[in-house]
Amino acid sequence: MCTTCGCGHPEQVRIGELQHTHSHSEHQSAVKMPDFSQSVFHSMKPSIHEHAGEQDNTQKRLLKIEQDVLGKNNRIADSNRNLFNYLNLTVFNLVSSPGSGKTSLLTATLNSLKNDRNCYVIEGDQQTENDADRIRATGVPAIQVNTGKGCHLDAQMISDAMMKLRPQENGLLFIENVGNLVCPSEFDLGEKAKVVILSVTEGEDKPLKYPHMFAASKLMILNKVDLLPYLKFDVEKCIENAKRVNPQIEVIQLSAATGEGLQDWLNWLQQ
Ligand SMILES: Nc1nc2c(ncn2[C@@H]2O[C@H](COP(=O)(O)OP(=O)(O)OP(=O)(O)O)[C@@H](O)[C@H]2O)c(=O)[nH]1
Ligand SMILES: [Mg+2]
Repeated sequence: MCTTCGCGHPEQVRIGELQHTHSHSEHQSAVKMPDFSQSVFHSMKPSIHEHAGEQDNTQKRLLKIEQDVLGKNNRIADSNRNLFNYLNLTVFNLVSSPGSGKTSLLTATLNSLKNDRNCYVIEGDQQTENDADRIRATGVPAIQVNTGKGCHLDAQMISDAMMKLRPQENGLLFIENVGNLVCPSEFDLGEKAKVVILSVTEGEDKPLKYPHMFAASKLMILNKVDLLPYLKFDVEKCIENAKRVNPQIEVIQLSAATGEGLQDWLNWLQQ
């Protein structure tokens, strides 16, 4: 369970195969409405004092669970890191809100790099193999992790996906996290760096509204710059906002659609 937002149940996580085969159940609706009929709130009418005491205990319990969850994740992330080092695998964790262009950036990147380096991708989404299919179309191996109700990838999911991916030494591994600017910032996967992708359609205030993600990232890619002529988006202000929460953050302006700025990103990866 993610204690940041309370989402996710490990039993719903599905790690796919290297090749996608459509199962019958995948085509059926997997989303079920929760049953609120048993909700404890129906029967609870505490006094204000009782309520305050309960809230205190609940806060303490939540803090304890969060420490346990993140502690366990960090231990598995360390073991992932050891494996990545052993394989001399360079790993980047791509994070962003839904639709900012992670998969588009990855396909453009892989088409440029795949002939020179062994590249691999682990894709994270709540449902569907769509993104892994888009990656495989470039000829690069990809494993899809479906997190069900979960809003982020965790280190155990990456460890499980690695068992199926079995990458060769000296390669590059890209992890595309679930589209979400909140929870993925807290979960170390063992990566070398987090790269946050922000598209110009999202507004220049996002680094201030979601500071943890921008603080945890080494690089911010400002994507979809081809759309700037049609939008009211202040690039300088956005970069200033990102540097307010993380003075060290590097910035690359890019369009995954036109290829503008792609070379800057490839140079950054090379470094
Ligand atoms: N104009 C423009 N559109 C882009 C660019 N990059 C991505 N898109 C479009 O943005 C939409 C979302 O792109 P994706 O690459 O699927 O975004 P994503 O971050 O992988 O999305 P999720 O995995 O669902 O979170 C698609 O319609 C892309 O064609 C860009 O640089 N310019
Ligand atoms: Mg995607």
